[in-house]
Amino acid sequence: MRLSNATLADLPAAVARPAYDRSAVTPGIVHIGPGAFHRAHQAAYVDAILTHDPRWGISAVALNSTGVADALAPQDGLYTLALLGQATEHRVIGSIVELLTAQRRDAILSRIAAPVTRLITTTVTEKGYYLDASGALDLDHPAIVRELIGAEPSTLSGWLVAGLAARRAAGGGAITLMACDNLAENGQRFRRSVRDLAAARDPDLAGWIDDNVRFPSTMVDSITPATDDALRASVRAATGLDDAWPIQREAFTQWVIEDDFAADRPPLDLAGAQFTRDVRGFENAKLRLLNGAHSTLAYVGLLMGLTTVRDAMACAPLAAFAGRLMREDIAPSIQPPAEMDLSAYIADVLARFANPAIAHQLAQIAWDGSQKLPYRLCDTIRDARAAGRPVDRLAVPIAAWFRFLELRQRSGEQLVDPRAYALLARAGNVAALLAMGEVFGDLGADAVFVAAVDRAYAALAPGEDLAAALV
Ligand code: CS2
Repeated sequence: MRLSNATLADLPAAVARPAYDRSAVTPGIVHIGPGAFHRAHQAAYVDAILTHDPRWGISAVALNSTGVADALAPQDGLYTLALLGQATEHRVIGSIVELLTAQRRDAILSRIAAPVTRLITTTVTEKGYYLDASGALDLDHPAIVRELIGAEPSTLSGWLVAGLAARRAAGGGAITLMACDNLAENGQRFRRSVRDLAAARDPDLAGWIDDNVRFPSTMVDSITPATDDALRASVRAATGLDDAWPIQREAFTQWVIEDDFAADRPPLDLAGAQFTRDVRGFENAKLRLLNGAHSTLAYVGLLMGLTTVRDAMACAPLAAFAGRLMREDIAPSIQPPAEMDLSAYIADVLARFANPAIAHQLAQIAWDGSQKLPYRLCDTIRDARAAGRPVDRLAVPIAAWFRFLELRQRSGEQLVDPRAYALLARAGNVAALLAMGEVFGDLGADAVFVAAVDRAYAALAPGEDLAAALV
């Protein structure tokens, strides 16, 4: 039997299920990019508030594939969320009440235009915003050039410019656009991704966006390993139902949201989210400490032949290095919110990394390094250089990334990165890699940083004792 509205009643009592009438839920949220993290994080928070207000259901819009819709439509949008703690807890999530794919152009535009739609959220990963090193929309990117010449929308920017134009024409009113990706100041970057295209194609629409659209920044956090057959089997055993695409994540979750909404604000605080006027302290701590350490464990761990984050944390020299990097090199660059104790936060993050219940693949974290490292490490390195702090340890994950590129080049295994061709063409040439301005900006010309990368790169050479490089 398959999970669906019709089989919800068959679930064992131990499995939580929607505590609201799904037929009464209307989609007040359009989410673009309903990948695993959205379904692990935002959709779970929304599921928890629908008993309070059924007007915040989710219309999930997938721009690049039909996989999610193919998997969840036969399940009426339902899926199982497995929370991997000491024991595994299962919840069936019912907040996704509509599934649209790019083929449904008119349905997507009218959903964005509808007055009942008051919030658009996105998880399209860092590369989905098409930003250049300055944080502006990259108007020279081929995908954006296609949008500029008026081709059918294919990018987040293109779909939202078309959708907001339809909303303006239909008198749909003010709306909030909320990025839920790991970008620094993600609200401002999302705004550039949309408004820059509008300004290039329809200046009046750009003015309408200025007057009617707010782009709050957010910090999102919950470790969400990819779904695998083991999860499908364990969910089947726990629920007695087949679920084509269950999701797994750690028990920990956090969502900090800038309280800057154009109209209605969903009561997400009732589900544990936190509204605040200034997200930056939370965002810097998370992006630079957690994600910076994650990328470090990924690239160094893969060079060591390790496969999961918990394996990397079981490697004493690597785990100790990650702790030193966080405490001594990343933490000084962060102005935490008053209520945050950074050393306790670091200890919590390291404990989360070591969670024996989670097999988080280092190779998954290693994806899209050219898009992730600017926020996760380069901003920290830039701050350290400006403050005259050493960058020797911070140079190690950068050098490890360079060595990882050579590993991928030698093995022929796919390098998952929108800049894969440019990176592989430069693999083995540190100066050429550091000269990639879209990743390193001005750091590529910083002699102290370049020298530190050269030293770390030599220490990470094949055949060297990699643990000795972990200063
Ligand atoms: C990870 C993140 O895949 C990655 O790059 O570092 O997805 C990480 O698991 C989340 O940001 C944790 O909240």
